[in-house]
Amino acid sequence: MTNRNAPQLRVYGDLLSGNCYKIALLLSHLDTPYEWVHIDILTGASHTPAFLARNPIGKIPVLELPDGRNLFESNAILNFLADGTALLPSDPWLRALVLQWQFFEQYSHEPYIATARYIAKYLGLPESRRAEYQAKQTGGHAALGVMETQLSRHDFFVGERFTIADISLYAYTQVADEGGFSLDGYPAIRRWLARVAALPRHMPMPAD
Ligand SMILES: N[C@@H](CCC(=O)N[C@@H](CS)C(=O)NCC(=O)O)C(=O)O
Repeated sequence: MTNRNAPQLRVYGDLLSGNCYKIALLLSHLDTPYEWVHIDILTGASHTPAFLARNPIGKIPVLELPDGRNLFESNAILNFLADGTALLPSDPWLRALVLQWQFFEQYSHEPYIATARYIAKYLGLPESRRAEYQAKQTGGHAALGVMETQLSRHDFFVGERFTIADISLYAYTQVADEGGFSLDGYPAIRRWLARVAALPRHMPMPAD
């Protein structure tokens, strides 16, 4: 039973941000209580002196431990929280494969799909950023193509079971349409999205 008086984890973020939603999704799977502190990046809340003391790069999410330590970078937070659980294999090879897909997510997927979504959804696709938005489409589809190949052979990204690699890639793929990426041509990705959403303790990203 959860001790409601126990010091809690605190997460600073915005649930509509895929990088932040990853943390909430993992904590839901782990059934771990936490406090969520909403940070509005559009009003500069991630660049106040107090926030920069937690994360010098001024980005969300940040995890604050009960002892006051702070951890930034969404995938580092996932690895910390999932350590010792079924969502992060202990086998070194499988663990490296989790990291492989998480680095792929941060370098080859998120900079295209999440950024296009940010320009369209948060900024309202201003004319000044339309060319950048268009330029993101090629890289985003390249990443989706890599995912489609993997998921046409496997139910999940690593070890034939749900891990934090799936959480990392699920976060922005499930809202890829908001960045202009239709998933019509990616049937294996659509089946995987449904598989993840059907898992017990799944938490959907809230609507606006
Ligand atoms: N690599 C970082 C990216 C974090 C990130 O880009 N956060 C965005 C929201 S999704 C942010 O805080 N942007 C505000 C800013 O850059 O000022 C992670 O995975 O946590």
